[in-house]
Amino acid sequence: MAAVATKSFWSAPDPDDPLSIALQPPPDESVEDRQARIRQQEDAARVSKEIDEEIALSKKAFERRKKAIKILLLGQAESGKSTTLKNFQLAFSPAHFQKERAAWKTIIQLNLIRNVKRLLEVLQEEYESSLQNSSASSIAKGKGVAGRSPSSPGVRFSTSPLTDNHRKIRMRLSALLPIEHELMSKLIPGGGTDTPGQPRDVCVRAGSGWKGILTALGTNTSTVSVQPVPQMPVKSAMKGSTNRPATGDTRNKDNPSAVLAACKDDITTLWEDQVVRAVLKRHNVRLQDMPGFFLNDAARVASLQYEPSDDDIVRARVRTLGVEEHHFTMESGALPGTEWYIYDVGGSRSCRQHWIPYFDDVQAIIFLAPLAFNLVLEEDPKVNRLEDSITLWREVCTNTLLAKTTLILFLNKMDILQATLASGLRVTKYVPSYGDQPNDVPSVVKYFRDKFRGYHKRLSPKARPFYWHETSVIDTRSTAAILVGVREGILRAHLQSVNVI
Ligand SMILES: Nc1nc2c(ncn2[C@@H]2O[C@H](COP(=O)(O)OP(=O)(O)OP(=O)(O)O)[C@@H](O)[C@H]2O)c(=O)[nH]1
Ligand SMILES: [Mg+2]
Repeated sequence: MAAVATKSFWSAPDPDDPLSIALQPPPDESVEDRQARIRQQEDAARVSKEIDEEIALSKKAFERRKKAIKILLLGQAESGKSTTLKNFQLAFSPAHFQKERAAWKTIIQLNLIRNVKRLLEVLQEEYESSLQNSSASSIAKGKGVAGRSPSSPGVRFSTSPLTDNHRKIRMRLSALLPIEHELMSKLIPGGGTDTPGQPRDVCVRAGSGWKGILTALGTNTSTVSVQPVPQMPVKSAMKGSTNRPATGDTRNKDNPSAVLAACKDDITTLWEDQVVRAVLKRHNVRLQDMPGFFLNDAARVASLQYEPSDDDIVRARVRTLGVEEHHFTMESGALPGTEWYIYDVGGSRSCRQHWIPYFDDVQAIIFLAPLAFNLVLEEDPKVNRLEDSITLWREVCTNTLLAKTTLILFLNKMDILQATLASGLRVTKYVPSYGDQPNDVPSVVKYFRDKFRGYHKRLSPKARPFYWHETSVIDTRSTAAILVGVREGILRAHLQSVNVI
């Protein structure tokens, strides 16, 4: 009976096909065995169909990607690559940009907290150095007990202009530090915040889904109830210090907005305080030059109702580690619906070996080169930033994998160049070959642009046009106008390369 049933299900084996013979069920197969075998065969058929569908999908994605326009953003760390990407999204894919707003809010809050942290560090250094100075002067004056006040034995005195009130604000603001730690550990699980030798920026690992994590975090924290923060019985001599979180209060650490709001007045008071400004100047610290500087916007960013503006998002600083792929569909322009992939890479030296796999797959490279003639690399302070940019540019121009790639140079951070030259810094002091040429923006730009152009011409394996723009990519309006031209140029070159025009 069982054998008859098996025979009707299973077709007769092909006597010339050993596999077909091997796969035949045994002639004495029981009903249960047969049912189990049929179930297995059905499962196998389902899995096989799923695999086929997946292959078809990946094939489609591969075809789509092949037809898409791919751009690689290159340049040293802090050159403005990620900022350029944000400008692209803002200009051509605003719906996508809008979706990421919640994630950026947390980054901006984190940027502000890091600004405050740096400010507190400088104040701490000031206290320590003033105590050391007072100790040294006591010894010099033969007071016997170094750094002790003669009138109150056992109490160390300080020569610092910072008052007791500064100290109290400092202590209250230290409530922000656990928030920073918490957010950073969510962004880079297992990664420390300020490991020695690590950059001071907020870092993210490419492909870690950090925007999703932060968006979820923003959504969750907005539903957390805001706990009233206890007031400290401190009579502030400084204007505006009214909301005071208790030092080390971590009850709200899952809700950065609440803690920041409680610290808002203290942050603005400290930042606007003239004594604090003088201390910063004496320590040679310009917080305004920190990437992701938001202290001037503290009253707004630290408020409970804070919603980031487009400009805030563009100015937010996140250090890229690895290579981030951004896929979006043009929502407007000459060919709406065109698919674009933009690869945003980490620019620090340890990240650069990850660039190469992308070289043979992109139509265009936007190379960001700030004319930072007076600055050095964070990862190697012996190397001048502009010299590093030129070395990188030469390598890109020479690379045979990139022989057919359109190279577009952005001489970025023009606003900073303008401010640097206006402050009286002379180019020739840092670049002796500049000689006695005029120390103004047009002459400096021409000098360095010609250098970039010369290497492009001499080192390119095949002749190709030299495209360049002067940019300040934190200025979204002027950047949008430049990007329209860049997009049309890349599109035209792409269509020519596939013989459409
Ligand atoms: N003033 C000024 N700041 C800029 C400009 N372009 C970028 N920045 C700022 O410079 C910092 C670094 O910019 P990013 O776009 O993050 O730099 P990046 O090249 O992506 O850096 P990595 O990810 O470390 O490789 C950010 O704080 C930006 O806001 C500019 O044209 N002018
Ligand atoms: Mg970046």
